[in-house]
Amino acid sequence: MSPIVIVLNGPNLNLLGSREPDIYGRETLAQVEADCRRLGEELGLAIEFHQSNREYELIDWIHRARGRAAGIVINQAAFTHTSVAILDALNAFDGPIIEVHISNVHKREPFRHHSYVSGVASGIIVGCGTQGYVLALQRMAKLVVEPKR
Ligand code: CA2
Repeated sequence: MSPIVIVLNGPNLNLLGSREPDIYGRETLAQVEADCRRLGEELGLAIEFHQSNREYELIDWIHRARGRAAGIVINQAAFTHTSVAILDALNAFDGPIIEVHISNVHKREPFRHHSYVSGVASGIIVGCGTQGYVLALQRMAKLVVEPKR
Protein backbone atom coordinates (compact mmCIF):
# COMPACT_ATOMS: atom_id res chain seq x y z
CA MET A 1 0.00 0.00 0.00
CA SER A 2 1.23 3.49 -0.87
CA PRO A 3 2.11 5.77 2.04
CA ILE A 4 -0.54 8.43 2.62
CA VAL A 5 0.54 12.07 2.34
CA ILE A 6 -1.93 14.75 3.44
CA VAL A 7 -1.70 18.09 1.62
CA LEU A 8 -3.36 20.84 3.68
CA ASN A 9 -4.24 24.35 2.55
CA GLY A 10 -5.36 27.19 4.79
CA PRO A 11 -7.65 30.19 4.45
CA ASN A 12 -8.26 31.97 1.17
CA LEU A 13 -6.22 29.53 -0.89
CA ASN A 14 -9.53 28.53 -2.50
CA LEU A 15 -9.21 31.90 -4.29
CA LEU A 16 -5.96 30.91 -5.98
CA GLY A 17 -5.90 31.89 -9.65
CA SER A 18 -8.72 34.39 -9.29
CA ARG A 19 -6.88 37.41 -7.76
CA GLU A 20 -3.37 38.72 -7.15
CA PRO A 21 -1.72 36.66 -9.95
CA ASP A 22 1.47 38.72 -9.56
CA ILE A 23 1.88 37.24 -6.05
CA TYR A 24 0.24 33.80 -6.30
CA GLY A 25 0.28 33.01 -10.03
CA ARG A 26 -2.60 31.95 -12.27
CA GLU A 27 -2.99 28.30 -11.31
CA THR A 28 -6.18 27.44 -9.42
CA LEU A 29 -6.21 25.23 -6.32
CA ALA A 30 -8.05 22.58 -8.37
CA GLN A 31 -5.11 22.56 -10.80
CA VAL A 32 -2.64 22.32 -7.90
CA GLU A 33 -4.63 19.38 -6.55
CA ALA A 34 -4.60 17.66 -9.96
CA ASP A 35 -0.81 18.20 -10.21
CA CYS A 36 -0.33 16.74 -6.71
CA ARG A 37 -2.50 13.70 -7.48
CA ARG A 38 -0.68 13.03 -10.81
CA LEU A 39 2.73 13.35 -9.16
CA GLY A 40 1.61 11.28 -6.17
CA GLU A 41 0.82 8.38 -8.52
CA GLU A 42 4.26 8.66 -10.15
CA LEU A 43 5.99 8.78 -6.77
CA GLY A 44 3.95 6.01 -5.16
CA LEU A 45 2.19 8.29 -2.66
CA ALA A 46 -1.54 8.26 -1.85
CA ILE A 47 -2.46 11.96 -1.79
CA GLU A 48 -5.28 13.35 0.35
CA PHE A 49 -5.80 17.03 -0.50
CA HIS A 50 -7.82 19.50 1.62
CA GLN A 51 -8.47 23.23 1.92
CA SER A 52 -10.33 25.06 4.65
CA ASN A 53 -10.92 28.61 5.79
CA ARG A 54 -11.48 27.29 9.35
CA GLU A 55 -8.60 26.67 11.74
CA TYR A 56 -10.37 23.80 13.56
CA GLU A 57 -10.84 21.86 10.31
CA LEU A 58 -7.11 22.00 9.59
CA ILE A 59 -6.46 20.84 13.16
CA ASP A 60 -8.95 17.97 12.79
CA TRP A 61 -7.26 16.79 9.57
CA ILE A 62 -3.88 16.87 11.34
CA HIS A 63 -5.31 14.81 14.25
CA ARG A 64 -6.81 12.27 11.82
CA ALA A 65 -3.41 11.97 10.11
CA ARG A 66 -1.89 10.62 13.35
CA GLY A 67 -1.07 6.92 13.04
CA ARG A 68 -2.33 6.66 9.42
CA ALA A 69 -0.48 9.20 7.27
CA ALA A 70 3.23 9.03 6.54
CA GLY A 71 3.68 12.78 6.08
CA ILE A 72 2.02 16.18 5.88
CA VAL A 73 2.59 18.96 3.35
CA ILE A 74 1.04 22.17 4.66
CA ASN A 75 0.45 25.69 3.43
CA GLN A 76 -1.37 27.03 6.45
CA ALA A 77 -1.67 30.46 4.72
CA ALA A 78 -2.37 33.33 7.16
CA PHE A 79 -2.48 30.85 10.08
CA THR A 80 1.29 30.51 9.49
CA HIS A 81 1.77 33.77 11.33
CA THR A 82 -0.87 33.39 14.06
CA SER A 83 -1.67 29.81 15.00
CA VAL A 84 -0.13 28.15 18.04
CA ALA A 85 -3.05 25.69 17.80
CA ILE A 86 -1.87 24.36 14.43
CA LEU A 87 1.68 24.15 15.78
CA ASP A 88 0.44 22.11 18.78
CA ALA A 89 -1.48 19.75 16.47
CA LEU A 90 1.57 19.27 14.23
CA ASN A 91 3.70 18.59 17.31
CA ALA A 92 1.45 15.57 17.99
CA PHE A 93 2.15 14.16 14.48
CA ASP A 94 5.13 11.80 14.21
CA GLY A 95 5.98 11.90 10.48
CA PRO A 96 7.77 14.52 8.38
CA ILE A 97 6.09 17.89 7.80
CA ILE A 98 6.95 20.07 4.82
CA GLU A 99 5.80 23.69 4.95
CA VAL A 100 5.03 25.39 1.61
CA HIS A 101 4.46 29.05 0.78
CA ILE A 102 3.69 30.05 -2.78
CA SER A 103 5.05 33.57 -2.37
CA ASN A 104 8.41 34.55 -0.90
CA VAL A 105 7.09 35.61 2.50
CA HIS A 106 10.52 37.08 3.36
CA LYS A 107 10.19 39.66 0.57
CA ARG A 108 6.80 40.76 1.92
CA GLU A 109 5.48 42.55 5.03
CA PRO A 110 7.44 41.90 8.26
CA PHE A 111 4.45 40.12 9.88
CA ARG A 112 4.80 37.38 7.23
CA HIS A 113 8.42 36.67 8.16
CA HIS A 114 7.61 34.57 11.21
CA SER A 115 6.05 31.10 10.98
CA TYR A 116 4.95 29.14 14.04
CA VAL A 117 5.35 25.93 12.03
CA SER A 118 8.86 26.30 10.57
CA GLY A 119 10.51 25.08 13.78
CA VAL A 120 8.81 21.67 13.51
CA ALA A 121 9.04 21.30 9.71
CA SER A 122 11.48 18.84 8.12
CA GLY A 123 11.67 21.23 5.17
CA ILE A 124 10.35 24.59 4.04
CA ILE A 125 9.69 25.65 0.43
CA VAL A 126 9.05 29.35 -0.07
CA GLY A 127 8.67 31.58 -3.10
CA CYS A 128 8.65 28.85 -5.77
CA GLY A 129 5.05 29.53 -6.80
CA THR A 130 2.65 26.61 -6.95
CA GLN A 131 5.62 24.49 -8.08
CA GLY A 132 6.44 24.48 -4.36
CA TYR A 133 3.84 21.72 -3.87
CA VAL A 134 5.58 19.56 -6.51
CA LEU A 135 8.96 20.14 -4.86
CA ALA A 136 7.48 19.31 -1.46
CA LEU A 137 6.05 15.99 -2.69
CA GLN A 138 9.33 15.06 -4.37
CA ARG A 139 11.10 15.66 -1.08
CA MET A 140 8.37 13.85 0.87
CA ALA A 141 8.80 10.78 -1.38
CA LYS A 142 12.50 10.69 -0.48
CA LEU A 143 11.55 10.77 3.19
CA VAL A 144 8.70 8.23 3.29
CA VAL A 145 8.90 5.81 0.35
CA GLU A 146 10.93 2.68 1.10
CA PRO A 147 13.87 2.35 -1.29
CA LYS A 148 13.05 -0.48 -3.75
CA ARG A 149 15.32 -3.54 -3.44
O1 CA2 B 1 2.57 32.50 0.02
C1 CA2 B 1 1.79 31.73 0.58
O2 CA2 B 1 1.54 30.61 0.17
C2 CA2 B 1 1.00 32.23 1.80
O3 CA2 B 1 0.87 31.13 2.71
C3 CA2 B 1 -0.35 32.67 1.29
C4 CA2 B 1 -1.24 33.31 2.35
C5 CA2 B 1 -0.49 34.41 3.10
O4 CA2 B 1 -1.27 34.90 4.18
C6 CA2 B 1 0.85 33.91 3.65
O5 CA2 B 1 1.50 34.99 4.27
C7 CA2 B 1 1.71 33.35 2.53
C8 CA2 B 1 -2.49 33.94 1.71
C9 CA2 B 1 -3.31 32.99 0.89
C10 CA2 B 1 -4.34 33.79 0.15
O6 CA2 B 1 -4.37 33.34 -1.19
C11 CA2 B 1 -5.01 34.09 -2.12
C12 CA2 B 1 -4.86 33.68 -3.43
C13 CA2 B 1 -5.45 34.41 -4.43
C14 CA2 B 1 -6.21 35.52 -4.13
C15 CA2 B 1 -6.36 35.94 -2.83
C16 CA2 B 1 -5.76 35.20 -1.81
